[in-house]
Amino acid sequence: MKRLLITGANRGLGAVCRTRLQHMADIIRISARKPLDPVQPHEEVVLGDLSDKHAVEDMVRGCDGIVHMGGQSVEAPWEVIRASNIDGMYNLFEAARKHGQPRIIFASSNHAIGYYKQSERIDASVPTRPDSLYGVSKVFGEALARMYYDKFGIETATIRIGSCFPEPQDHRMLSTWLSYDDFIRLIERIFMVPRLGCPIIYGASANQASWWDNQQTAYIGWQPQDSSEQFREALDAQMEVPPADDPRSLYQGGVFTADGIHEAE
Ligand code: 15L
Repeated sequence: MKRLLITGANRGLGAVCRTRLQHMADIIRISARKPLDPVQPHEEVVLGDLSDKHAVEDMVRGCDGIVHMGGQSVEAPWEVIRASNIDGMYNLFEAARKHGQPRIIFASSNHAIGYYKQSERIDASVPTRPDSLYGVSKVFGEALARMYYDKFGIETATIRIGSCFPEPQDHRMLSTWLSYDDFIRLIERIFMVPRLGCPIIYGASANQASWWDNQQTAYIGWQPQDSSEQFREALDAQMEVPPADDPRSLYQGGVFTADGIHEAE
């Protein structure tokens, strides 16, 4: 690619993408709300808020690919969710429609299906069961991606990311953990595959205790190589497994299912 846009590049997975996707394009355009640290020679920065449609057009114009990691990444008051994940998604897809229809990776979340039980094994064809307003906003993003594909042919890979951290932080994450290496390998495959379509992929490593089936997207050629098992012993020593009727042990979305509505102050 000539120019790849990474949104939300100053924190979390956006920052991981910024450091680990340098090889994917001649120019890496990074966008964020707040100023970023010194820029590398092949990087360009576009500052702006996802809820500002003109700023989003400036981010997207001239890009051949987009890795959309920006937006609200946990539960929050509706006003916050709506600005980043509803208005922001619409602005991003509208900008993509008007400016070259680049291939998009959308960071969705397991919280789009968080109310499935941990005893269930699901694939991407099951109905969504969001566990939070945040999860609902991810379902909206997935629907938007699908509509822009069906209507305009814009290809988006939706990744329902499990828990992408250096290591699992609790027993639930032994199932949901996605290593940074597997995450980056998935992004590489998504941009490499000649015809992408509009798949939904569960973002989890090759964990023994997995709940998610990615057979429908085998054509992407992503084979996760890491497993959370290496962390099990240390986790067992550090903390107790929550009781079977605790939301952390019951639902795929864990504690998000037990949270109420965060009202704005
Ligand atoms: C997410 O969607 C969040 O962005 C992340 O912070 C974790 O909470 C993750 O899900 C998870 O479910 O572990």
